[in-house]
Amino acid sequence: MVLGSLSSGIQKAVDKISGRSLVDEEVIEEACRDIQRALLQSDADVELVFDLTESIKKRAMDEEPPKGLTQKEHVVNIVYEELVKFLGKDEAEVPLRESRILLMGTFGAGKTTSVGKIARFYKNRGLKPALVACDTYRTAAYDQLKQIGEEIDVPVYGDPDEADSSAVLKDALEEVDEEVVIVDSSGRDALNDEMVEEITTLDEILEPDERFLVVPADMGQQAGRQARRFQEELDVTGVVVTKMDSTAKGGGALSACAATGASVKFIGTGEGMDDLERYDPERFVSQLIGYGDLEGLLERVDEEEAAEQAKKIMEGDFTLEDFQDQMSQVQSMGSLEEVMGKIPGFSKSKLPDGLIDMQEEKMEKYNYIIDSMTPDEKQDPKVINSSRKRRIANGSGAKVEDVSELIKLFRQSKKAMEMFKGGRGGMKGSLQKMMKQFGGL
Ligand SMILES: Nc1nc2c(ncn2[C@@H]2O[C@H](COP(=O)(O)OP(=O)(O)OP(=O)(O)O)[C@@H](O)[C@H]2O)c(=O)[nH]1
Ligand SMILES: [Mg+2]
Repeated sequence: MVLGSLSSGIQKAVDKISGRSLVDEEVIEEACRDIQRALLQSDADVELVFDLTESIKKRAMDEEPPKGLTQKEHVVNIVYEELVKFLGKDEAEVPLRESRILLMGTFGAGKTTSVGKIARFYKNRGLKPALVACDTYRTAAYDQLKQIGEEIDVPVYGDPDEADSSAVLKDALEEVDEEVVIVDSSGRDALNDEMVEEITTLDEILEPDERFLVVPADMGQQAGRQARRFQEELDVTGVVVTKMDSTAKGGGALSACAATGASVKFIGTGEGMDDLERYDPERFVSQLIGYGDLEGLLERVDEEEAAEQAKKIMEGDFTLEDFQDQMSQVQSMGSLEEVMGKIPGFSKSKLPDGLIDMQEEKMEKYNYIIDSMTPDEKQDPKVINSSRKRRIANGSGAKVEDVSELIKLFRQSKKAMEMFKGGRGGMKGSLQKMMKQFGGL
């Protein structure tokens, strides 16, 4: 990837921080100027860049380093975290299951090439892909896709003599029995009515799981504007940013997409069929920063956070509010299992299965239920009699059984935690040991 100037600019900033024994305001200012310069050269939006460096400065000056981190490690970590937020925050989810995917984008964006790369991505992971040639607009578009199909050994459905793309798609869908159907479409020089109409028609026939917009990174921050328009008009579910290897504007393109809330799923890093990466902002920023021991540093940050959480649970009375807090903090209660798993002596099996396996839907339901409780009910659900249960169920749109189920699960969890806290069988000793290890006691 040609992240050259962006990466060297960011590295310069990080070196400035890590090279000093004392990181004061002046050093932070200087480093922020380097970051600004590097991002602006990569065509990032001026205002967004200034917001970014403002938060770095503010956090670096206001926040105390967590235990176990030196002050300069703390500042490097802030730079890392803020850059990750700036460039996309979440790792793209690409579910490996049967799917129908429609690619769209302006002329020459890299659609047809990306169709092939994405097919290989799925094929390498054990799913059978098929390509459909719905670009009936540009001459030889079918031949180009056919050639790509041969190269990666994936079937291509289409008809070079058919001018109607919806007829091609209908025929293909009748024949196809592969698991992942990836549809190429024709470009236009801009998102105009003609294109919206064509894509909408294909969309109605295909009923895709994913609609990917393909944008070239050399568009810089314009990529964000385009993503927003496509999102509004055609409901795109993800973006593929191509040509990251041949432009210095990649940072601008990625940050602009992140700012519109578009989820960048893949980045294209060359003309070859293997030149595709799932977009992972954390990995991307790690590469940008190039800081020798970043991984070790991040591990320690994670451990500190886990220890803090565990300590809170252990120290306080575990209430329904803590329970709700946990649910809002983590995507799945599996993360709680991970936190608890870090504590020596706490066997994972002690947490009730219903807590560990809780699905998002249920978490949402429980959230509404807890929201409908009064403060004293949240503190101690013992006071919840059957008339209160009915009131809570009515207020949260749940069933009385759901309320009972939640209370039961909460009780089991609390018991598991208290048994541990109670220090039976030498557990207390190991808890103390853990706290010492994390510098907590
Ligand atoms: N360096 C580089 N070149 C790429 C990448 N992706 C696509 N290209 C090149 O960009 C050019 C256009 O790619 P296509 O896949 O044909 O683009 P398209 O969007 O299908 O174009 P039209 O069908 O004409 O609208 C080709 O020369 C590709 O090899 C990439 O990630 N890196
Ligand atoms: Mg094409």
